[in-house]
Amino acid sequence: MSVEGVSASLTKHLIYSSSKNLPNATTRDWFQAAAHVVRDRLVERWMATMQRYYEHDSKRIYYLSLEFLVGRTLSNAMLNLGLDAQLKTALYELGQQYEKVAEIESDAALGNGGLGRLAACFLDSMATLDLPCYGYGIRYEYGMFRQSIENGEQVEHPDNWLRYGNPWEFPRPELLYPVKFYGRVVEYRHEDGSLHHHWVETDDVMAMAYDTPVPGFGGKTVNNMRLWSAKSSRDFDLRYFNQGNYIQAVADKNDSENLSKVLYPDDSTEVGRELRLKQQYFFVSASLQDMLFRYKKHADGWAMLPEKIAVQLNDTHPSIAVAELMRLLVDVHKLSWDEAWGLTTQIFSYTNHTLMPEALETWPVAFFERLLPRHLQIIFEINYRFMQQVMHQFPGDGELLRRLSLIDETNGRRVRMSHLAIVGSHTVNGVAALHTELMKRTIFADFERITPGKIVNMTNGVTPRRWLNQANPGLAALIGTRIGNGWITDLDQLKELRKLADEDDFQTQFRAVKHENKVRLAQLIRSQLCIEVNPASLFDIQIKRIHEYKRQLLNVLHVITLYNRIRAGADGMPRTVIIAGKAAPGYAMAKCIIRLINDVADIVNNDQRVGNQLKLVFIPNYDVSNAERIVPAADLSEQISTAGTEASGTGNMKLALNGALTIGTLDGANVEMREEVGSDNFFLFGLTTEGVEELSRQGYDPMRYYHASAELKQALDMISGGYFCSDEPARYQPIVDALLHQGDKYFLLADYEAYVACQDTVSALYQDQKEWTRRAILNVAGMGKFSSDRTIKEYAERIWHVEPVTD
Ligand code: 26W
Repeated sequence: MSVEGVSASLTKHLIYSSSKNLPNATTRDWFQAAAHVVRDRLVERWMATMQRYYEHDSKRIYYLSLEFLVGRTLSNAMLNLGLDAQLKTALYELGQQYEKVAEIESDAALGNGGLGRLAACFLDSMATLDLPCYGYGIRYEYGMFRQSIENGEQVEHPDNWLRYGNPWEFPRPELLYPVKFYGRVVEYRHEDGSLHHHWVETDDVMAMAYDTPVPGFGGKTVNNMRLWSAKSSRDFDLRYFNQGNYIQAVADKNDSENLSKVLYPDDSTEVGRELRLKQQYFFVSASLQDMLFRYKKHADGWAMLPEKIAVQLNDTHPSIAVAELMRLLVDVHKLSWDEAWGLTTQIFSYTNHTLMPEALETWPVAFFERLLPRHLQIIFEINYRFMQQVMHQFPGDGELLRRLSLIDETNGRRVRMSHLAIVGSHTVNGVAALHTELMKRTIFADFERITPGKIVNMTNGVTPRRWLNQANPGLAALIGTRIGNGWITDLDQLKELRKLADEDDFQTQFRAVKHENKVRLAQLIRSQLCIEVNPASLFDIQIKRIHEYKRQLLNVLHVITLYNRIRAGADGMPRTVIIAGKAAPGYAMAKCIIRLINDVADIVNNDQRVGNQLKLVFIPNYDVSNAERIVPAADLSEQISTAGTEASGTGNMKLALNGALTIGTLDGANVEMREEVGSDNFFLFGLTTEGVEELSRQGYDPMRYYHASAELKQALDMISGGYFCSDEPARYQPIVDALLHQGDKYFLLADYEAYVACQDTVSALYQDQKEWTRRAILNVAGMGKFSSDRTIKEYAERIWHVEPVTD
């Protein structure tokens, strides 16, 4: 593709896709044109890839996820296809600045946080590795809410991301599957005596497919992400309606189409609303019908199903798939239970992403019975047989049965979706070594006992295409001049940077790139928030969902401590503390934390005595595109969750890959990151998982720490005394209560002193720019393991048993 070719293509699309001419084209029109130019190149390879898979009749991986947090596509697709130079030049010659054009694109924010972004990184890696994979999910009309800050508080706004159309999706109105809800089950006996089930008088919704191409790096393989949208099935009934019912019937259409309207913005707490289970079943049922249809194009019987299909369940959200596949095989395709179960348990595998008990999904039996009556019967049957098996394996242990049952009987009967996912899967995985060990030792210990070896570890990773090559072009180019560009698809090559860590020239250039990235972020902060930050200060960054276990409050306590020291006349290393993240709309404490951050920022940033020494900035609306701006500018990465609570973390990997040093606990993937970069190049502090357990056993008393540390006491007293909210002094009483009087569930006070001391060593080291830079380079060099390519290769080999398809 030459510049001239791209240029001609751009003007053609401006006219024929947007009906605009050069003089009256807006930036958005140019974006549409650019997207169409890139899309044309994608489509050819996409169709060729699908053809290849069909001809090979290869085993397919189906990644079932309620979330795909993709972000923008133009830059990513352009870079993966190798069109960047041509497109940028062509736009420039047509009087357009590429960066402005690219910024117009809305994020596809079809996810909450880590789990959703991991799914997007995985799609990128699977395409890059030429693996025949399909992402299946929901085409939410409204993605993750947009966050604004008003009077310091989070305000949620709907994310109408499709308002200007989505150039990357291809609607498939002909690809439509019915999905049933409610109704009742009729049993009948066949003349041969066998028992059959009919699910009747159901309320049906249609699932319509929208396909989005997913290009791998180099552009050979372009995979498919298929998202389902709910369409009314009532169109078909309309002709039977008289005039009066017609209006009502059309109004009712909305009701079923509401199913795919909006993403649930809850991360880490289970909400248990009917619509949520409906969404889960809706996309699972459509996806399974689609898979079986594709399988049937080649196969006669069902025996080969596990050789052709691997289904990964992204957390328990799609775990109803286990019961649905059983229903399809037994009720619709008339297989025996044993045959169907044998196939089902060879097809599914399940990833757990959290140990937090409040995030583990359970559904009331009564409510399941109403919405999915046949599935409840199937779950009972699965459970009955499972209980029999456990009973034979461990006779006389009623407690074990009670704990393992798919039905929790403790307070009202509830279906445990994680147990359904485990029993229906051949393999279960955690997302970091520590997390997997804790799964085996705590929440799933009984499963580890009855089926040892079923739970394995697959440490998370991130895609180097988006998180280094695309987000940090300066660093990517610098690395390229020294070790070439092989790292883009083989991240282990970054270890070649180790030998450059002490080199003056390389250090100087590395620092210059970081400085430029900080200047860019400072500009963004100035233009969005009217706060001046000094790019020479230490950029100390915590970006993630707001949650008590992630301990943004511990960070705030440190900021207040620094503030107090400055007021007392100390002068330390200038710092800019940047926090960003969204709170679940129903999570009052998380929202309160956001407000405290903003209130503290207001006092600190406007105190004359502080000047340039300390700034606190809350960047609103943290999303993938903001992350791409913030991550490359970080000096210090805050990964300070209570040991044993963060399953893995993936932001930690993105930040270190971009040359930030980590201050962190021995939690999640931090443990493995520290091993890879070397313990000297990682700021470790705080209790270990065992330390936390030990302290709990002894009886943890946060008050002891409050009285033992003058600085901690001062900071907490300021919060409770209304220092940061004199207009409403009691505003932060809930926070102080949680920490001092309700047991400080996440051990902030226990870790405070170690954290502050560790931050002091951070400040001291930052004075020595040479040593800091050396360690930053060693961090980049040590990140090879954390490419999602490595993670996906492990899944492909150990769980899916699939091979690349290239010709
Ligand atoms: C049902 C409500 C709900 C929604 C989402 C419960 C739990 C979740 C997710 C499991 C939350 C999540 O995103 N977990 C994160 O997954 C990442 C990818 O594996 C990990 O890196 C993070 O540590 C983990 O918090």
